[in-house]
Amino acid sequence: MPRLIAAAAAAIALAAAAQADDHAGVVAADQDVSNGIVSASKVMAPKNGWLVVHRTGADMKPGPVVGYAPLRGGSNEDVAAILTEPVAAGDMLMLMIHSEDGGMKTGVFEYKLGAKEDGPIRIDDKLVMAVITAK
Ligand SMILES: [Cu+2]
Repeated sequence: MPRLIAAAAAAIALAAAAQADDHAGVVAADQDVSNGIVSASKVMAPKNGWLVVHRTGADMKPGPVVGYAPLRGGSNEDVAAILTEPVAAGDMLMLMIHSEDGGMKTGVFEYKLGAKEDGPIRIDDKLVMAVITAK
């Protein structure tokens, strides 16, 4: 793992941490995911929705979804998402806040990559997320 990428991920996680106290943000650290779980220590969500786990890489673009967990509107502590496939040490994951809007069913996760159903929220035109690297 090149150092630059790790530094960039850390900077994003810090920015998210600073933001989490106001309206919306994800606080998550690099972590061992060999137990099949990725977790965020804190998520501030503007409304009920989902914490969605995307694969990502050095380009910091959201890739395939490999897990999700429900969120309440407001503060969520220690949010844990079950990974739907193995994630190797060194893989990067993007933990992103999605809404419950636009789908057919409430309480059912309906998002597929690029779809509008249960799509990502945006604050000031930006996705709300944190990037971590699996240890
Ligand atoms: Cu997303």
